[in-house]
Amino acid sequence: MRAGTFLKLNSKLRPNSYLARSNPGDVARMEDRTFIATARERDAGPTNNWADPADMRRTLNRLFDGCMRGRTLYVVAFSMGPVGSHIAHIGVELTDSAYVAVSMRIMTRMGRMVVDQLGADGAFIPCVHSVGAPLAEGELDVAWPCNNEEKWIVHFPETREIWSYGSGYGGNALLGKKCLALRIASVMARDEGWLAEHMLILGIESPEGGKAYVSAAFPSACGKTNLAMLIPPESLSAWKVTTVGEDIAWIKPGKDGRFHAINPEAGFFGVAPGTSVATNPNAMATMRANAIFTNVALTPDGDVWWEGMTDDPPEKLVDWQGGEWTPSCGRLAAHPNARFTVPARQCPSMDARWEDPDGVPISAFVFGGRRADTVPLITEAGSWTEGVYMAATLGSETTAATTGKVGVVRRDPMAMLAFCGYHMGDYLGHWLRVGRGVSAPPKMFRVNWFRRDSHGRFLWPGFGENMRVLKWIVERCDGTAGATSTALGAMPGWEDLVWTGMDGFSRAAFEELMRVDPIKWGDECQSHQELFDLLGDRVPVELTEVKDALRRAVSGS
Ligand code: O2Y
Ligand code: MN
Repeated sequence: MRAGTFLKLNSKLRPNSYLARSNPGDVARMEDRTFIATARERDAGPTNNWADPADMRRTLNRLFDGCMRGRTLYVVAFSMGPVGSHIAHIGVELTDSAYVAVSMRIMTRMGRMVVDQLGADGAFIPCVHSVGAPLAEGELDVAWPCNNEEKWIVHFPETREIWSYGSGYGGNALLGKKCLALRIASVMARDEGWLAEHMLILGIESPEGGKAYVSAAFPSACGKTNLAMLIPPESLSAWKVTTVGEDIAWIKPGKDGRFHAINPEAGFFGVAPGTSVATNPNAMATMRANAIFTNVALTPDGDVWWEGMTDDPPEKLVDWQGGEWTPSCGRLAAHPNARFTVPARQCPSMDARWEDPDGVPISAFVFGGRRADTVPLITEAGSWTEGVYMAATLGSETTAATTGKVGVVRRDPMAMLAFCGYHMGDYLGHWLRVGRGVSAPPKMFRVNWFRRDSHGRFLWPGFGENMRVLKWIVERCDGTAGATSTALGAMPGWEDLVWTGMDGFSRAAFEELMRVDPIKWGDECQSHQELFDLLGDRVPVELTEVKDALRRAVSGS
């Protein structure tokens, strides 16, 4: 606070909570500055930025020499996963950012118990981070130090190290999250026979008391946090959804032949804009106290606001850059990637087993993207191999918040394109192998909440109504829900989903939502082929076979 990094919010409205405003050039993860440094370029694969490890070490040694001068060095020992869990791993981040140190305290299990767990010779993943802004003798600091010229987020999978320079923001700097729990962990998972995935984990309790856990992968900007904290609609209120995690899952084969998943994180780093009591009451309740807000607007009474939080904006605010803001000023009050950082344990929907060191058994994997057409609301894969194909060919339309270009389908296998620490073709092969290695693999599903009608209107209301789809998924897993076999896989008919409480939704709208257009699916298969062409000969032949069969099935030949 003394350095200006944090501004204390009104403790009556938002106890023990703080606002941070970043440098305007340091507001998001930077995929083009993220590198995988492997001895052989082909091991990073065509979807990662490769760097030669020796060259990269020379660059980093030059940059890190004296880069923390005048700053405090924080040594952050943290556990990804419950301390002592056989699924968890420990990291140690050296950082010169106070923002990173306190954020890591929320996002991970951090501190003495981790040092004790490490002992004198425990294994850990070294993570080195600097904002890259040394202070000269007597130089005044700024509220958000970073390096405006150079940013580097570098992974050395072969030696399991992470080095990050120049940025203090989110995934670039909180190195336990995307860097360790996904990019480095995906390599560890490949070598050790498990899965490190960009997946939420939720629990579903039926009115009869049955419990199933589902893990789901969605690219950014698809409402993952909302799904992880879903509240069923009134008509399905006998069902209950609980949260284990909302971004990352570490999944290991158990002795019972099933996959068991933990959430390696202890907090949420969620997108604030669009989050409201209407869209995600559980997230709003989670951030009632002990929260860090980054790049949101400040209200005159010392609370926070962002676009979408309320129907009407306050008359006056201080915007995310510290400037005066009024509704007519023509600027956004909060940055589109503004964040809340909050302890997961404060979320009212947390599952009773969310910190179970053995993880929770997974019944279904769900993969979803944002698609205005082509992809039906829900499809079940016919086999593990077909499910891996569904996941491998996952596509999502870009939004203004993600890339600036709107509506372009970006293929994002398992939503891991930006997070897989090795060759994506090998990763798909790993998925095939790991699933075949367990006797009771999860069923696999693909969903699309974002299909539109010919007027461009969303066909599906989404949010709590997604419970209808989750219910069908769980009932498919226990064999009680009906389905029709189609060219794409098994799909529910109108009578297989529950419609009470959704009177305005017509059967015709449902048919449109589920329609499989052979021409569009021909193009879709072509686009899948383009992904496989990019990945080259490391794409497992089984997946090419599934694609050929799909192409034949959709064309009716
Ligand atoms: O912009 C950032 O640094 C954060 S990105 C992020 C944060 C939390 C969960 N998921 C993501 C993501 O990009 O998938
Ligand atoms: Mn994510």
